[in-house]
Amino acid sequence: MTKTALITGATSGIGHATAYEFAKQGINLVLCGRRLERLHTIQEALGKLTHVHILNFDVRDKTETFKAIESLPENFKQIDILINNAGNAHGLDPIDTGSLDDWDAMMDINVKGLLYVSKAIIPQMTARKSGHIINIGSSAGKEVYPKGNVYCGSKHAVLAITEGMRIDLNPYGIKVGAISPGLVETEFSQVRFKGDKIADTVYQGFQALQAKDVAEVVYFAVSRPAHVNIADVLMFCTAQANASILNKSI
Ligand code: NDP
Ligand code: 8X3
Repeated sequence: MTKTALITGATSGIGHATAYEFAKQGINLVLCGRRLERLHTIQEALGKLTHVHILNFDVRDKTETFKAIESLPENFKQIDILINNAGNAHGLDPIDTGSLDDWDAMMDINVKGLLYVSKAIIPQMTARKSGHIINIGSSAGKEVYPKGNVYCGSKHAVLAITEGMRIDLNPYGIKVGAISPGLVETEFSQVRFKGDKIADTVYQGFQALQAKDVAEVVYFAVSRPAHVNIADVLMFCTAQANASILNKSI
C-alpha cells in the first residue's frame, strides 16, 4: 500500500530534498512550512511524481499546528512516516551575550515545535500500532562547539526526546530514529546569521554535505524491512571530523 509521509520544514534544504527523494519513490506527501508560495511551487513540481498536500503553519503555534493536522483531507489523514525536520540555529554568540529572542526561537521551533507536531500525529500511530518517526538531529546534538550553546542544547534535547519516543512507542511497533548531520549547505547559515555576509563563508574551502546527501539517508532509513529500525545516524562531509565548525574565523 502506498505510504504517506508528513515532512516539516519542506520549503527548503533537507526537508525539500527529502520530499523529492520520497516523491521519486511514489510516497504520498504532506509538506509543511510557513512560506506558502514555496509550498505551492514545490507542490506543483512534486505533484508530477506523487500526490502532494500542503499545510501552511508555524510549528511554534500549538493551536495552529493541531488545527493544520486535523484539517488533513481523508486521503492524506493517515500519516505513516513523520519527518520532524523544521528547525534552525539563530545566532552564534557566547552564552554571556546571546539574545533571548534567539534562544526562544531555537527552543520553541527545534524542541517544542517537534513535540507539538509529534503529539498531533502519534495517537493515530499508536491506534494503528504502526508508524515511523525520524527526527532530524545534528552533530550539534552529540557534541557542543564554541558559541553553539543553546542550538547545541536544543539538538541534544532532540536526541534525548528521540530516545524517549523510541522507548515509549516501542510497544506499539512504531519505529523512531534520528539522523544527525554535520555541516549541510542549505539556507541554515543564512537564517543563523540573519542574512549577514558571513553566512556565505561558512561552506567555503571544502565540500560540505548537500541536502540531497542527507535526504538519501532519510529515505534509506524509512525503506528498511519491517524488522529493522535505524535508530541513530551521525553523518559528516569528508572534510569534517567532529562537530566543530570548520571556519575558525566565524
Ligand atoms: P533550512 O533553513 O534550509 O530549512 C529549515 C526549514 O525549517 C525550512 O523549510 C523552514 O520553512 C522550516 N522552519 C523553520 N522555522 C519554522 C517554523 N517556525 N515553523 C515551521 N517551519 C519552520 O535548513 P536545513 O534544511 O539545513 O535544516 C533542516 C533541519 O536540519 C533543522 O532541524 C536543522 O537544525 C537540521 N540540521 C541542519 C544542518 C545544516 O548544517 N544545515 C546540520 C544538522 C542538522 P519556513 O521558513 O517556510 O517555515
Ligand atoms: C547544524 C550543524 O555545525 O552548523 O546542525 O551547527 S552546525
